[in-house]
Amino acid sequence: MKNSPILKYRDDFPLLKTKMHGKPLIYFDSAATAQKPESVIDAMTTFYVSHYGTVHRAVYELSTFATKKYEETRKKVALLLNAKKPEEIIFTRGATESINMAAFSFAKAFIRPGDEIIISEMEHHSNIVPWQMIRDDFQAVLKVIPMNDQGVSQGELDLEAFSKLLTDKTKIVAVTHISNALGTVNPIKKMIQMAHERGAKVLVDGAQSVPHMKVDVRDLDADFYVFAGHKMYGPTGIGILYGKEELLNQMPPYQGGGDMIETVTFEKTTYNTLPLKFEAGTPMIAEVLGLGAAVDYINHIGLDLIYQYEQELLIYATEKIQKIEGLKIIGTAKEKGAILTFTVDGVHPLDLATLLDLQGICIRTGHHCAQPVMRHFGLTSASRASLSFYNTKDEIDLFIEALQDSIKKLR
Ligand code: ALA
Repeated sequence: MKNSPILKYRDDFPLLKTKMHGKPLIYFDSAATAQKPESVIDAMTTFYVSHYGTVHRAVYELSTFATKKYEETRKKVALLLNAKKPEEIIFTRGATESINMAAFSFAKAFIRPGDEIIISEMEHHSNIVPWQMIRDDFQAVLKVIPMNDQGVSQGELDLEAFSKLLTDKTKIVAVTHISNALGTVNPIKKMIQMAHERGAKVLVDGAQSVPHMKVDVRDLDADFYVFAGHKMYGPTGIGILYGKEELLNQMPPYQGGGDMIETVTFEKTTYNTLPLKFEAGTPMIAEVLGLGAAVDYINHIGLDLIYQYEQELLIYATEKIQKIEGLKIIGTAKEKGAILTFTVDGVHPLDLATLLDLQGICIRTGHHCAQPVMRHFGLTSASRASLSFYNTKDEIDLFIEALQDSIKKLR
């Protein structure tokens, strides 16, 4: 692993070459947001410096250039996901907006009083709260798939319970592909099959999966799949909603404004076709171009190599961290992404993260925007180290050393 060909790509990230508190920066918070390679930064800078103009609205050179690049990115994202058509890719301002858009628009088209929605106990708040709003606005019923408590595979979804929750009234299941708090990789393909057998649609939150593994929406048969640019080495402020064409066509627009219309009179407005029906207003043009560069960048490295290397890092870090006395890993699913959440007896996560920060090490603490997950484990807060292909075994060694030192100081 020390000689993995992937290590050369670390040099592409300017921030990873800097120091924090006089120490080399060790960035272990990629599940929150990933660092940016030069190619993404350059794509956005070059656009602002040399090509800046609006999209879809004008015939001058700057605008036609921006429109071409914007629509090229849509094609790149469609190819990345193996979507049937670029029109199935909607640009939003983040994964959260993608979920809200899909939820509200789907509900208007398909949810009636008494219908059922299923989410899971391991969801991020952004895949809980919008569905609670739908429940309240549309008099629907919200059900929750529980997690199991088994020691060896703690933090996996209980599929038997899921099959019992599914009924003929279930309209949609919204579930994460990889848990941001536990790292659990859910058996999404199987869950989608189970939901489809009962006539329910499925929305998958892919914020933690798309940057780290190959995702094929057609093989999964996902109805909706959402993720964010900033976790996949792209800019903030750009998200993606993939939806099956036949579903998106039946759903009303989420917001009204420019570009999403065909004709407007004071009496009546007719809407544009996909994908612009869901892209009201001047969009995030530079962010879309940055996302395009991020997709190119990931493709250049290869998601198979990324997945394999990150799994090696996870195994290495897990072996080391679990030897620390009083440390407990939260989430021990058989299949995990490179996320290590943990608690240490007698040590508050906030104190630990503060001491680690002084060593130049960035980890996340708190409830990880997943309070029900914390509650399940009887916690209000935990520490989380989340890894990416730009991390190294040497960084893990330094982290473990700093962790042991900090724990000694805090006990
Ligand atoms: N979902 C992000 C995280 O897990 C914010 O940190």
